[in-house]
Amino acid sequence: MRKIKKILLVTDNEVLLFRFKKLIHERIVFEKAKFKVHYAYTSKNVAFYTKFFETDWIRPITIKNEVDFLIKEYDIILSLHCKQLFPEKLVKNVKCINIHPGLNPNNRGWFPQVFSIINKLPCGATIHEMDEQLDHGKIICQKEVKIEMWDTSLTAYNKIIEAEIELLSDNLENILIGQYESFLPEVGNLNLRIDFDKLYNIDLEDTDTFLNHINKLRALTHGNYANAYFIDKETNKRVYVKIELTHE
Ligand code: 0FX
Repeated sequence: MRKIKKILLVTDNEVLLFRFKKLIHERIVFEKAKFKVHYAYTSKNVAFYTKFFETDWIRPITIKNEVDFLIKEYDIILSLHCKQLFPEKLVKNVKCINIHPGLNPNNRGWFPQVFSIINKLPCGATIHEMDEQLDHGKIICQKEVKIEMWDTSLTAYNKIIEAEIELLSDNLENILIGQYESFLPEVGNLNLRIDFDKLYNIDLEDTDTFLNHINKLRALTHGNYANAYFIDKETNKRVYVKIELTHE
């Protein structure tokens, strides 16, 4: 009898979780191989825990505590916006695949579209094999997303999510059966969460081009997130700033 491939999907993104589940049910043709997909989310993810603690189809996981079990149990581990670092021992012993909201090797790491709006490096989505470095490893497939002058972080991000789904939809089955080519890109550049936090504070005395100011506000405008702010000298209170752009 043919061996059933065991897949673990770890995600901390609810939209992508349900889009992935739908894809698995609708688009993946299970004729070439059979898969059993298990689902998990980061233990510290309170929103997921609150929503899913009574369900049995998805469970909390702290990856670093389960490395040996994961190696024994799974053929492939998929990270779909999972907010945990995968330990070296894990990525060296199980095929770990990352679905990343950035166009590697540009702006690897946190919130790629934010940095693309600021530094003009290309943006998009990438599916790649994981190694011990963050958002690094052999690229399997990727799709560039064009950021327009009127895009904010949120509208760019929404396009990237669609690009990720498209990549999964077109490539997931071949990835799961190991039928794909891959290549190692250049090292590129990496942004950490601290680099994002450094963007928040707007210096009202800062002199720069209007374009750079607008780009910074576009990069920090993302739905309800209170990102960019300046300090009102009279009250010493933070005043949060967002930008709204429309085009003809
Ligand atoms: O899950 P995710 O979409 O992606 C992040 C990283 O960007 C990605 O490289 C990594 N592989 C993944 C595990 O984690 O991030 P998020 O849902 O926390 O945020 C989505 C967007 O929201 C982000 O691109 C920018 C925006 N955002 C997020 C936070 C937390 C803000 O504008 N302000 C914030 O404080």
